[in-house]
Amino acid sequence: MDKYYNVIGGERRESSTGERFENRNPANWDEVIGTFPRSNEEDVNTAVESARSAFNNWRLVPAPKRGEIIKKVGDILSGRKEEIARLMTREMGKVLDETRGDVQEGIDTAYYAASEGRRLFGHNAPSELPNKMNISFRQPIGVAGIISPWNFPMAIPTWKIFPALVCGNCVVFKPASDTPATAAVFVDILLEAGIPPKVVNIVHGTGNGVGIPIVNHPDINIISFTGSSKVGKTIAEAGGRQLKRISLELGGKNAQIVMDDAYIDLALDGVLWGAFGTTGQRCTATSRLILHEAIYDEFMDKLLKRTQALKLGNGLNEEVQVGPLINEGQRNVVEKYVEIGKKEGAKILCGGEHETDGECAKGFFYKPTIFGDVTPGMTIAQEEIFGPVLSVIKINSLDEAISALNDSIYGLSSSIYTQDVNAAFRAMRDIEAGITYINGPTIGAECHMPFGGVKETGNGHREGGWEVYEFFSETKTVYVDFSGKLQRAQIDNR
Ligand code: UN1
Repeated sequence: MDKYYNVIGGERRESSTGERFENRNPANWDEVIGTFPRSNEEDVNTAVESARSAFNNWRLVPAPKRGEIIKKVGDILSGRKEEIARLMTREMGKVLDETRGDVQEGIDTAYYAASEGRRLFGHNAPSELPNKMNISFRQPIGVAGIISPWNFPMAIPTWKIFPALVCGNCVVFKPASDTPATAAVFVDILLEAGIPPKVVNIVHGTGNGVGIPIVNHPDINIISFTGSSKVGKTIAEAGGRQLKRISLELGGKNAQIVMDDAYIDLALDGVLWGAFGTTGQRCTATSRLILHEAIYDEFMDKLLKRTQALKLGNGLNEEVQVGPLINEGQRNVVEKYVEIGKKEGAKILCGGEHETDGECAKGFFYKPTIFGDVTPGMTIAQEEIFGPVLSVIKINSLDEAISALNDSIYGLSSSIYTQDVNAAFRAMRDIEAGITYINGPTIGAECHMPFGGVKETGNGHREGGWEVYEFFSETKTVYVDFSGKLQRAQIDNR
């Protein structure tokens, strides 16, 4: 068992509370991975002071240089990919293939961020007056508070922290308390690569103990949060009172449409991966299958057979396909929704119970579950479950499929399987979601494309791609008048 610390100004620190919390393996709850400081507002204050004191130097480091350091972070992550993936599987539960993918997403994000250090484009535009030039460029903002979830312990922190740093901001980072070990390794690597010590600070603890003080701290200018819509709204309210810049990446109720002309085996591969990959614990997970009635029986027959054959267990075992849920609380949530589904008249077609066979008895396993006879208004078709539960809705036209898909307060990811190019283009246009996949599952976003959703999935910002660099920087507009005389806009040129 390892003892981990907060890292503030490059120094390992105990929390001022003196208290610690444990990080356990959800596949085997007897295994304690490490203990971490249970921090509070005082620790946040120290971290913010550290970050603030570094800002004036860091903002003046040329962006290409900041990008070069992030490139080095990518190199170190590449060298340590397997080791970090194994640690992540132990603390988070998802299978090795996926934790390797999670680290790879961090590596890709690093190399993309390094290239953005040489772009960070502004604009120029002609002036309406002679001998005058108009330009706009991007400037650092200040201190960013980064609050990340447990389902992508490496990828999501890198999505947020790399652009924050390349744009010239300093960082106070609170990782999810379910996955603090991967985050601790990540911060060590940032410092090893050459990020100046006070520029990045990590404070471990709970949402109440650390997250809320970060959101409320007057010296934090930017908040980037991924998590539930419920928490996102409280952050928007609290941060909004101080007019902070806030990016929220929240819930999803993603659906895959399968039309009657789809390649059935391709669509099957897609829904299995989308619904049960990461044990359904992705914001982008497929939690609704909207299936055309003409192929319903054939498709469901194959889907049930393949779902029941999925191998559950400890993700360190290469044959395992589905790991545990993150903790007991999350398994209780899944259980609660399964009960609600049954009460509302949906029919359990497979799963619907804990998996307790063999080694699974030691962790929080739940059998991949499929509900049939689901109508779009049912609770299990409306609320985010964040577990291995798929609700199947039967439709008989494209219009019906799209309207079922759009019948949601969320709008993150979506997918349609069809061979009809017209149907595909209508879906691209009419589906209400930030991301739409054509003939691919709802998961699998790439780091250099904008990532985010509409409706209650967020507040309009995007992570990933070039757009996140706009979020983490401020626009400065500059007018250069080289006429040598007073020129009054809107007046002297009329
Ligand atoms: C998330 O679930 O919060 O597209 C992020 C995907 C991954 C990222 C998911 N690349 O599923």
